[in-house]
Amino acid sequence: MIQQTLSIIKPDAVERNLVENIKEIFSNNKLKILKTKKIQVTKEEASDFYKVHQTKPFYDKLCSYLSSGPIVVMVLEGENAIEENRKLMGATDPKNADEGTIRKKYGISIDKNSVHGSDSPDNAKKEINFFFKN
Ligand code: IDP
Ligand code: MG
Repeated sequence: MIQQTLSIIKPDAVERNLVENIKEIFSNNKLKILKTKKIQVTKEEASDFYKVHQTKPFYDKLCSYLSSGPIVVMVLEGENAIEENRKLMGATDPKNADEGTIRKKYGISIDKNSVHGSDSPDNAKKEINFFFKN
């Protein structure tokens, strides 16, 4: 099934000039970049985006981090795009990520793990709409 998913290149990766490297990984793996923009979100916007995590102990830090510098948000499209993107990203903690994944290659820590990707069709729809309202 052709799906769309939201991908974010987080501040740590933008800061290290990894945007083109990461985009190339998507393109080389049949995920088409339909939309892309570089923005910086406020802490309030980050808190809204990550509100599913509001009860977690790391929530405040996570929201401060996402709003700490420029990010690149993208809509990716392809066959099983949601799952394919999650596979390319690798495990949340780069220490546990498989060889060849984005987080293994570029992630610094569980906080600075370089990328975000939607985890379900429902969340993909919500997250795309969050950043790309028409
Ligand atoms: P995901 O990004 O792989 O989907 P989630 O569980 O949705 O992982 O968590 C969202 C983000 O919150 C992660 O990418 C990571 O940066 C951060 N995070 C998740 N778990 C922890 C933790 O135990 N400590 C610190 N940060 C965490
Ligand atoms: Mg998640």
